[in-house]
Amino acid sequence: MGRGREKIQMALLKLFFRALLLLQFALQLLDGAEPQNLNCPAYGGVPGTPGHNGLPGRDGRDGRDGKDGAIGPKGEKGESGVSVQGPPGKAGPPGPAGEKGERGPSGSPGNESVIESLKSEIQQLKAKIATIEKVASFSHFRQAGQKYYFTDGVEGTFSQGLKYCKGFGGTMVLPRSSIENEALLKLVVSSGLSSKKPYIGVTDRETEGQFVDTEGKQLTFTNWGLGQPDDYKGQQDCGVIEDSGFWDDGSCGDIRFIMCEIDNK
Ligand SMILES: [Ca+2]
Repeated sequence: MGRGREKIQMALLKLFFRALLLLQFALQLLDGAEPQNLNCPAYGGVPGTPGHNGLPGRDGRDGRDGKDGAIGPKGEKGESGVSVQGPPGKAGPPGPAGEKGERGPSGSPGNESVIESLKSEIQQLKAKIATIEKVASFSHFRQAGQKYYFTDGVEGTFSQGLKYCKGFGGTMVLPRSSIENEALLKLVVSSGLSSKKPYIGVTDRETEGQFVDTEGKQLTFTNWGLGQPDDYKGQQDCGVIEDSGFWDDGSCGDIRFIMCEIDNK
């Protein structure tokens, strides 16, 4: 009876220790803690069979530098990296003013030439105004482009007329185009001088049949009436203008209205 009782006690002890190991393992899984030696009550029993190896524990936490672990050796120098230029920075504040430079060479006389040009233009304008004022002093005048025709109703021969007009800085009237001829006709009619067929500055006194202007130059425009010039009785060598606007040749010694022109270019 005594041996059987001891066997049962031994089996119970084995079961008890196995249960303790399982409990310890279960607690270890729950806590994640290191397995500890449980303080078991001293029991002077027979050593049991060795238990099974437990499952491997979880990885430990990293240690702190210089405290938990030893510092490793210095690593090798790394290869130089590829440099990439960054974007330009903001513009800095302006620097201090530099020193005053030396005096440069004198420039071209631009201003002087402009002044001279203006002076010349003013003189031309003054001359034009003077001409207009002169023309305006006559009782009858008319503008034809740059030209002015004017008369005071003075009468005289052809030669007297030439001198008279020259005395005013002009010449005897001579239309150089149909437009000018029309302008002169309007003056002739408006001034009431058409009754005596005023002189115009053409003559063939030098060469019969060849009418030229008062400077002896050939005419570039004529407006002779039908059948004119006819040098009637061989005594008509000076031009006149009719109230129709057509030209005729008449006697140079006849007393007629004198009309002058002046070019105001
Ligand atoms: Ca005639």
